Amino acid sequence: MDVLMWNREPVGGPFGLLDHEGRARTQDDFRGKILIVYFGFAACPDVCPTDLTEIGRALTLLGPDGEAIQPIFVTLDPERDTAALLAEYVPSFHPRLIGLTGSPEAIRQMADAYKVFFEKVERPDGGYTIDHSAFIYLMDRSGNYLGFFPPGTSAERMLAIIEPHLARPRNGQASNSMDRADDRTRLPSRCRPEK
Ligand SMILES: [Cu+2]
Repeated sequence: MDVLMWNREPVGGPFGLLDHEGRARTQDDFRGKILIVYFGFAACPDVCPTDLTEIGRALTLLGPDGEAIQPIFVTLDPERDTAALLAEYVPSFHPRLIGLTGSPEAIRQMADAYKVFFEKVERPDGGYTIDHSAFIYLMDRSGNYLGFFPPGTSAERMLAIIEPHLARPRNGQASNSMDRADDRTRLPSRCRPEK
């Protein structure tokens, strides 16, 4: 987790996945947009829906200005979260939220690039859940990492950090408000669903 805290290594990078409408998607499709990237799984009972709700609410609060932002939900459970399932899941949070799924290898690769921890945990009833880190990543218009929000961040708090970036369409002029946010968040959090 030191990697995230201190930004020693790059976070993010190229990916090739499928969106919830079945279209192939890469990082290049989203250039020019500020990205909010969230990793989770649709069957998550608590943390994922809470954070996705706040992400959706932030976009709704922004109104037309929110068009500069593309929210993305990447499943860590591609086995169950098919494009068809995501098509039913993501629109309930925001109409512009894009769900991404893909092969287990492609998902693992993207999660690794974002320093996301995730692990399948078998349950006694024969089912499984996914233990995963639940950071909300913010990427700039060129796909560079700006920072992250911890799980449970409110829409209002997200907007206070994001809004300065909206006013600056050029790269390399990002405000340091995100760094201050990081300083406030020393302890990493995980989404640990009930087993
Ligand atoms: Cu979750």
